[in-house]
Amino acid sequence: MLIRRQEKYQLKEHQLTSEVNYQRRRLLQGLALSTAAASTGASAFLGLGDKTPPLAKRQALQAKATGEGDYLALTPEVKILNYNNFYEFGTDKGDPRRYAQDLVTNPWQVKIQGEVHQSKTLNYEDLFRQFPLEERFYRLRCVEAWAMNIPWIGFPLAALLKSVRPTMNAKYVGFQTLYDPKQMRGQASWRIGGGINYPYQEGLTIAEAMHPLTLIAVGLYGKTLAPQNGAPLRLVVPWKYGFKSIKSIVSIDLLEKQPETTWNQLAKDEYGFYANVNPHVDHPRWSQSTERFIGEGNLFSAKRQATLMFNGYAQQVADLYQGLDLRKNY
Ligand SMILES: Nc1nc2c(c(=O)[nH]1)N[C@H]1C(S)=C(S)[C@@H](COP(=O)(O)O)O[C@H]1N2
Ligand SMILES: [Mo]
Repeated sequence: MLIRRQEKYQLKEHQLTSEVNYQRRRLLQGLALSTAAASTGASAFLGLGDKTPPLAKRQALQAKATGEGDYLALTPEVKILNYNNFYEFGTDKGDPRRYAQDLVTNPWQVKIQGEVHQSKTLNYEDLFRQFPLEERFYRLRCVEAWAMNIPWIGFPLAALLKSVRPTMNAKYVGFQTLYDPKQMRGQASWRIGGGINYPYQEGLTIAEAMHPLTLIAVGLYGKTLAPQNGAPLRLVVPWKYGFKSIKSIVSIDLLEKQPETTWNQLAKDEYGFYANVNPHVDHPRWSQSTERFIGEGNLFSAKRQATLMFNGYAQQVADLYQGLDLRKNY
């Protein structure tokens, strides 16, 4: 986000056919999903030819369709899998796709601890069976002014938090991504990792964390997450800029004090703790009033659309910020 790069990808129309309606019907029927579609055209997308490693295998997931976001035109899966921010693997949009495929996501452990009566550790399998899985279509808005619509599978973070019984002192929730420089080349190199002081960390107020829209995602497009999207579990907070939605989480801490967060530490005047999507508060270096929606078609023809207050979720979340000056608390 501090480093600007020209995108050189050329996409061909035939590679980008969204298979969503087909997939969605399959999901509702409880059938296994096709894995072929997502890999089609990936190497062409990246302009890497044969050097692109095969995509990590993803398992089909069953989830209850909630109808949340059903009106959204989804971003094709191939773009969700190939255009990413995951600085642990490099700052180029294609780097997570290129360099994350060997990330060991199973076995996995995530600890939920701190101001709780009953801390717990979830293992890989627990992620898919302790809480009922739901499918929700959400808008995702990156602070860099691009946007996607993504069909997530996951469970409300609130369900997990309630299960550990927070104490009265729990005012914030902090999250950390895996720290493993052997697997994550950006953690082993200041230059490749974009100058971030790893591990990547994020935070929410307890009210934000308990909000029913706040999701722990374990899948998308009917399958477990790809490593580049934050397998095996990541946060999704749809009314906030994408950098809040931390990937590949290993610890969730209930805290009395507001935690430090990665992008805020890196550039305080550009990235706040709240990071609510807001068309009226510009980034110091660019406008936030419009966004480039990544849908069908090539990246250059991506259409500009208006940015929505709280990314379109104002009705559900505006109450959380009553009395807060959103210009100061950006
Ligand atoms: N650990 C970690 N989480 C991260 C990031 C990152 O660099 N590292 N990038 C964030 C940003 S800026 C965005 S926009 C989203 C992108 O998610 P996606 O690549 O799955 O679309 O992930 C967020 N989560
Ligand atoms: Mo982002």
